[in-house]
Formats: sequence, structure tokens, C-alpha cells
Amino acid sequence: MLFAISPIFIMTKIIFITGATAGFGMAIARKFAENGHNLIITGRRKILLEELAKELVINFNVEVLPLCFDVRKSAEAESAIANLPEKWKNIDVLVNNAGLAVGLNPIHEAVVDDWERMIDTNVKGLLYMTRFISPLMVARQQGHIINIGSVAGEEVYPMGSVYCGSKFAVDAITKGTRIDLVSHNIKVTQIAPGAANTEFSLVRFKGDKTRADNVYNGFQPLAAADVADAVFYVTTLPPHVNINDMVLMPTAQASAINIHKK
Ligand code: NDP
Ligand code: 8X3
Repeated sequence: MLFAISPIFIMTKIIFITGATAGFGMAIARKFAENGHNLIITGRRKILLEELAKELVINFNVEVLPLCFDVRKSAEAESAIANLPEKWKNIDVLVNNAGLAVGLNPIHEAVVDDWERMIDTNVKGLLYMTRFISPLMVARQQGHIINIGSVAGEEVYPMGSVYCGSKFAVDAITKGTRIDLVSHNIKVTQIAPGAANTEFSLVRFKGDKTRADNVYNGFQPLAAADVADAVFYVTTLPPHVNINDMVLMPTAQASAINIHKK
């Protein structure tokens, strides 16, 4: 009897991840690199981007293109995409991950600049990236856009009106994008996580580490790698199958504000 080792063909994809300098984005980059895919990674902190790119190239022998820009600046985003080297334009997966919460205040006491940062990043930044990358997918009649929403886009919680509003917008934009791109064979997915221990709360509480750590005390939150696994999973399904929406929670979290702490 003749045994032949059948070669495993892994189709190498180009994955574009916004906000890869920390948290989910960094874990998503590692997950795809580990699985042999080439990456375009973005964020504002150049040194962190370059360190990550180096790590992934060395550890996984993949190609990585770091692009340092602010997703809130449409001209910077547009020029980053327009100037992509030709071979990097065949983007298979766009992960719209860059985002943040700033502040946790009742509406009548909130800081207006916090609102601007959240809406400009979470809503307009995601829109800019989608607007500049989706035509490349339409031209190839293939692609997958994955938007990182949140449990905050499913339920509103006290003092989170604007962050929640921005994530409800992500939910609506995800649905609208899917409708507009369905005839172009482009998958559109929202992944909506619950509480996850990243730099998220440190950013929300403007560097107050004690307050940030307190969010995750007494229960096991999601790790960034859990979210990365979910993002990777939705890209592994057959061409005719799409996950529209995935809400991913820590087992100890039943709703946006209901967390069982010991
Ligand atoms: P982190 O703070 O750990 O990471 C956020 C990333 O977004 C960083 O890489 C940051 O990079 C990038 N980013 C922020 N603002 C900009 C900007 N203006 N331009 C470019 N990049 C930017 O947070 P998470 O990983 O937790 O958050 C990732 C996404 O997940 C966000 O959309 C968040 O709303 C969402 N989310 C988070 C949850 C959580 O509990 N952690 C739960 C549900 C959803 P840099 O600073 O270098 O620009
Ligand atoms: C982040 C999760 O519950 O802090 O989107 O808003 S939450």
C-alpha cells in the first residue's frame, strides 16, 4: 500500500487590522500570523507597530506592512490606502478594530472632547477605512469586513451613552454595509465582545490604573486572545457561509451591567 502525505494548502490571505498596537488588534495580528497570513497593521504608536511587525516576521515568517496613521483623519487614511504597494492592495479581510471609550459620566457632566474622540474614532474612523478599502474588494468581487462592536452596541448602560451610541452606530453600519455589499460577494460580520482586559479601561479612565484594574477584579474577563480566536474563526468558514453577528461574553457576564464578581 502506498502512503502519500497530502500537502496541506493554506491560502495565504492579506489581513488589514486597525488598532494593532494593543489589545484585540495585537492579538488578532498574532493569530493570523501564526496561521501563515500576511498582515497590514495600523495604529498611531509607530514604535509599537514596528516592534510587532518585527516579532511576527521573525516568529512566523510572514510579511507584515506597518502603517502609522490616525483613523480619525480621513486624508491620512485615504492616502495610506491609495499609496499601498500594488501587491498589498488585494486585501482579503479588513478588521475594523481601532476604537476606544473615553470617560464614564452622566450626559450632563460629560466632557465634550471625550465625545468627539469616541465618535470620530469608533464611527467615523471605521467608516473611512471601510470607504477606502471596500472598493478594492468590490473590484475583486471578494472580501470580508469584520467590525468590532461591543455589548455596548447591544445594550445601553449608565454613564455610557456616547460610547454605547458609537457602538450602536457600528451595529447599524455593519448591517447597512452588508446590504450594500451583498451583491459583490463580500462578507460583513460584527463581533461584539463583553468585558475584556486590555488597555481599554486604562484609556477610558485616562491612565487611572487602580480604577481600570477594578473593572476586572473578582471575575475572569475575556482575554484579547479569546476575541482573536473568534475573529479568526469567522474567516475560516466556507465561501457560502457568513456569521453576521457574534456576541462574545465572559461566562461571568450576563449583560452589559450584570457581572458576577466573587
Ligand atoms: P486597546 O485600548 O487595548 O486597543 C485599542 C487600539 O485602537 C490600539 O491599538 C490603539 O492604537 C487603536 N486606536 C485608538 N484610537 C486610534 C486612532 N485614532 N487611530 C488609530 N488607531 C487607534 O482596546 P481594545 O483592544 O480593548 O479595543 C479594541 C476595540 O474593541 C475597540 O473598538 C473597543 O471599543 C472594542 N471593545 C473593547 C472591549 C473591551 O472590554 N476591551 C469590549 C468590546 C469592544 P494607538 O493608540 O497606537 O493608536
Ligand atoms: C467595551 C465593553 O461594557 O465596557 O465595549 O462597554 S463595556
